[in-house]
Amino acid sequence: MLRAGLIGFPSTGKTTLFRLMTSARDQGRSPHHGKLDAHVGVSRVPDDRLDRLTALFNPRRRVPATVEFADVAGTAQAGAKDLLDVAPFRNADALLHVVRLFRDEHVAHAAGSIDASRDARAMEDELMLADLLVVERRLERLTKDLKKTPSAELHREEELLAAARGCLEAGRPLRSLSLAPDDLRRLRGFQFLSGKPLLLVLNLDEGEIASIDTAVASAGLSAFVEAGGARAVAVCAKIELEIAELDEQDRRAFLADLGLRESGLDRVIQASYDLLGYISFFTVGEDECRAWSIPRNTHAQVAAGEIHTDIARGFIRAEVVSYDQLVARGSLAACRDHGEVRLEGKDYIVQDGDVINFRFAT
Ligand SMILES: Nc1nc2c(ncn2[C@@H]2O[C@H](COP(=O)(O)OP(=O)(O)O)[C@@H](O)[C@H]2O)c(=O)[nH]1
Ligand SMILES: [Mg+2]
Repeated sequence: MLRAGLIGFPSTGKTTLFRLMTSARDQGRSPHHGKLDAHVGVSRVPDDRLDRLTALFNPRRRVPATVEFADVAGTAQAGAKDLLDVAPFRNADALLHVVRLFRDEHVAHAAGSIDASRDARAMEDELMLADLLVVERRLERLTKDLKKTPSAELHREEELLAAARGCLEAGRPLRSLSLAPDDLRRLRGFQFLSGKPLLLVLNLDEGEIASIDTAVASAGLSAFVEAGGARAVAVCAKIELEIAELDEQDRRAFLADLGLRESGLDRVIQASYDLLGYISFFTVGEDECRAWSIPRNTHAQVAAGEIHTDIARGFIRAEVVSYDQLVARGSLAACRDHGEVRLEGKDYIVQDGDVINFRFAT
């Protein structure tokens, strides 16, 4: 499951977006002792393919993939370094920075004016500064430890952290460092904030909803996004939340009226999947049709572990058919008759849209 943390300056629309994504209510609970606290909510991933499969198999349960979102609780406004103390942010797979573009004189702006580019850079600076503190603290320790008990592993860690410091001091986020898988693993435990995939979520004025597709370029953010290895997407959080709370029919009519093809929920989730390179595979049957999310290039045995560790451990074979073939034939039996159900081993790289039945020994 993908886990995302919503970050941003005060009154940019984080909680509004959180409610849009998760349909959760903000209890307005004040964090105790002035410490940062998180609300966590779950969002069901909209998926046409799962709808088609459900129509085909008529199962007792339809289970979509889920994305977990964390929002800063209450009105606490904390700097980036505090995020590292809060597990749902520290352990997030991605950070979603909500940038305010809406103008509303009734909602105070922390910096006094609207400037998406300034805010995007300021937040990036905060993330990098928080990481730099962690890097320096660890380097200090390492130097002492290396004197006492030198080891190749500690030495490599020191080299990597020195490279990280260089990167941060040059004003570049850690996600721009390209590291070998072994080195990435060495640094993973630090959960560096500027190393996490970043999605800017531009929160537009209701009046600008028609130009939602060109908002990133108009806000002057293309260069920032490219240089920092980030991505961006636009929403109108307030009105989209109002629309999301309507019933199905009214909702469709409203979206069409505004010229929107997709809901804000669809757009933000799709952008998050693209950002992380996530794909979906499906399991089907009379009991349950279900969508699962995994990073691109995941081996079949690892994908099996997403369902249950026992299935990964006892992995024998994966029976795989592509979604397109299954829908075209109309049944698994017909796919089998045409030799379209493949038997794959544990190293098979699962493809987007694969419908899989894992065979395993218990
Ligand atoms: N006009 C307008 N107001 C918004 C929009 N998004 C949020 N707001 C308002 O801005 C205020 C702060 O929003 P909130 O989501 O609590 O911001 P947070 O501090 O980042 O969590 C609330 O009064 C929202 O209704 C928007 O897209 N347009
Ligand atoms: Mg809030």
